[in-house]
Amino acid sequence: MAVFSRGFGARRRESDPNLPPGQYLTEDFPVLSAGPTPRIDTDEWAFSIRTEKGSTVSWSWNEFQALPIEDVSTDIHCVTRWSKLGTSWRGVSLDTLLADVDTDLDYAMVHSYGGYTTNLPLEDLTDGQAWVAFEFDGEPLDPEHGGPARLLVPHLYFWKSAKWVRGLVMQDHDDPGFWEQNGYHLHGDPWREERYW
Ligand SMILES: Nc1nc2c(c(=O)[nH]1)N[C@H]1C(S)=C(S)[C@@H](COP(=O)(O)O)O[C@H]1N2
Ligand SMILES: [Mo]
Repeated sequence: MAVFSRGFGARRRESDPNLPPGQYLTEDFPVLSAGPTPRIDTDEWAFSIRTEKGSTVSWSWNEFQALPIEDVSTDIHCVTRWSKLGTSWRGVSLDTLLADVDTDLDYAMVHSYGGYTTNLPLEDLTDGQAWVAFEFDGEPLDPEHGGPARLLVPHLYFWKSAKWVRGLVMQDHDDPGFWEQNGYHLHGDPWREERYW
């Protein structure tokens, strides 16, 4: 009976409607980093957005913490096929950050401390779809998971959620970032299995 329930439960979870095609569920939180974990003191941390107007809008840690903070509960999907459902984050919406920014450009290159980059169209960063997150599960974000702060763009594969994020550079076209130059899809929608190209 116990064996039967376990088997039944597992099968039901595999067909969870929140699980995109080709993904499996995991309960733990794997760490995937292309290089060493940078250690950034919040005293030195800043987040900035650079535009074509030659101006840069920048927030120190304290300025950033004074912005409206949102609780986000969401599923995350890694291109290596693990998904984690119902994760809890706190962060500042990109809508809030971009409200202070004057730009006509449609694309952003996201830059991280340590040199990682990833590209996103502005339409995937706005309308409540993206955050700069600094808490996971009610705790400050671990350095291994991108602390002090990381991008969170949960509707796209998780490589778009740049850890140790330091800012955006607005662009007039979509340039491939780090993984995109190495064969990952330019866009990365898990429901369309935009894994590689
Ligand atoms: N700066 C940086 N951000 C990154 C990465 C990285 O190597 N460096 N890896 C990406 C990939 S491929 C994934 S799946 C997620 C993993 O996040 P996690 O280690 O918190 O699970 O971070 C993404 N963001
Ligand atoms: Mo990944």
